[in-house]
Amino acid sequence: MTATSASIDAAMGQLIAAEEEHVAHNYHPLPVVIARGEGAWVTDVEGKRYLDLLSAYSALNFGHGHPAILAAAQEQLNRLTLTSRAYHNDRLGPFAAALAELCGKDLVLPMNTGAEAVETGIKVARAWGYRVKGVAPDAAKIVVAHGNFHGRTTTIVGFSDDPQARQDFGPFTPGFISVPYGDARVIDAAITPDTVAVLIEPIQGEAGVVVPPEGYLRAVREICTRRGVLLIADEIQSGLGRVGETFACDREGVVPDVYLLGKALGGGVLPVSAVVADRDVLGVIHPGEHGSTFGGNPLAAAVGLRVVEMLKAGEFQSRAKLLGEHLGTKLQELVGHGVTGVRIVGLWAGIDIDPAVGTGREVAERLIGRGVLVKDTHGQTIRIAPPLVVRATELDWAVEQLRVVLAG
Ligand code: IF1
Repeated sequence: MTATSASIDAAMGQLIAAEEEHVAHNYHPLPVVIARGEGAWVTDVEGKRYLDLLSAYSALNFGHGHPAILAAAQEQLNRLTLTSRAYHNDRLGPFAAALAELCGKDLVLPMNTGAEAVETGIKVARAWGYRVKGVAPDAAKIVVAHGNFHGRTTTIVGFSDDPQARQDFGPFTPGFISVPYGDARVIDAAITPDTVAVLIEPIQGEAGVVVPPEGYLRAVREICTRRGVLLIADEIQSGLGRVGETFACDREGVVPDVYLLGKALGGGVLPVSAVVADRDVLGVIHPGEHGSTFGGNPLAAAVGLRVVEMLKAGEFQSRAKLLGEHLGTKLQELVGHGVTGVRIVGLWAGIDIDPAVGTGREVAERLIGRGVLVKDTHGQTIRIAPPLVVRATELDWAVEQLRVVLAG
């Protein structure tokens, strides 16, 4: 090791030590210290480059530092970043109009994180239940799915079935019924006169990219319409081009009553989330009943508007679909060679690692040495979600690195 590389190693060690010393240990990060990002690639403090196949859990659909997004952010940074919604600002209206149009809805309630959008969706559904459907006060129920991941607030983890997400965080919010994912009949059976909504991920992300049977979303849509309950689609991870469509619901031609959006809506620059629905739903919320200091801020709106403009033409969606088909073919070749299963929709894949090779975490750690960043989830699965700007040749190279790691 040269003196330079020794000093760089020392710097990297100090940076990790500083996180260890001063940051709460609510994550177990992979041993890499990222300093720069461009497109589908990141560079660590030692100058090593990695293909980013996580995209910050699909918040970087447009890659690191997309010029059009940075331009919108930089222009707005120099003008106005925050007013609160105590006043109007000149960016929120155009952003909301464009996002509502993209969703085919009337209204947008802007928030910041995905969990805030989910919490807002829950409040809106409950208020709709009491004020429109006529459910008795405080009796509203919401049907959710086993294996769900909707965020980390105490209400949300209260209806999670992941012990690690719930342990020692109670007591939890009542009013949620959890049923198996993928079978619409159990949703029909779970709905009562007090049910105000069904909240589901069109494709379950944290569960390992779990794609429901074809027709599930259409069946749930029909049930919600027939039973008079709102269908709330959490598209925070699955939406905005990831699965080769604008929304994962588009794959079945389903339009939910409420879209929950986040992650990539902020262009990989800042947190931007939103609840999008028609006036007969979102119109139940009156001034002073809900809010957020940063929700709908001019910087978020300027970036969000640019993201919506970039999605309107559909090239990111078609890119994800075409590249996903290419990637899926390559990944299927690994089944039986260290991989036991592959699930892929658009540029979003869950790959189940053969325990004989190791755990998902171990494979992720080995891939670091080969310049590829992935994230494991639930033991044996690694998740692949590259920026939608990734090239086919880069995906081929990444699969080759995985093949070598699997071969030991
Ligand atoms: C973590 C998981 C992914 C989401 C869906 C709402 C939210 C998320 C479908 C909340 C957030 C993130 C959170 C992050 C890791 C990541 C994650 F592993 F936790 F489950 F992507 F699968 N709905 N998912 O996926 O959005 O409040 O985070 O903005 O908590 O470790 P957020």
